[in-house]
Amino acid sequence: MIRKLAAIALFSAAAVPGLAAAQQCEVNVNANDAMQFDVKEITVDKACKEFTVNLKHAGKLPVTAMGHNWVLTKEEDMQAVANDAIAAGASNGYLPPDDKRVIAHTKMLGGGEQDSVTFDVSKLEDGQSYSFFCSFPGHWSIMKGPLKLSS
Ligand SMILES: [Cu+2]
Repeated sequence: MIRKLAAIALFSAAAVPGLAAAQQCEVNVNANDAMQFDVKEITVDKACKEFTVNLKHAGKLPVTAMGHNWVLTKEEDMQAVANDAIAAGASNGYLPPDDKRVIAHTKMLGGGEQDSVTFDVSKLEDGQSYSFFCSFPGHWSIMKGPLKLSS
């Protein structure tokens, strides 16, 4: 009986290739009270239609002191968006509202909170460099990394 179930499970996975691929179309990112992401680099498979980032603030500090979010922009836009984020202020989650340079972003989180964001992979262009970062004031210089598109 167990062997039969295993065979069915194998067959199901093989018959629905999208099912197996879907599991690689997301990444879990943890942030902490030491101002760090545990993921330094993200690769997005071009075969993914959508890509999801699950951000968890694994620390204890409140959002006012050690807020973290996950923001995706073109590499060349990161610094300007990070600067404008400070001007946008805490009431906007330290992100300019409806900013076209922002490709995707989660909410600003305090310790123990989590949020996910899903974006269309078709928004990413071949040959373009992308960066992810936290837009809380002062964090982006450390909390950042490249996001790459791979085939
Ligand atoms: Cu942060």
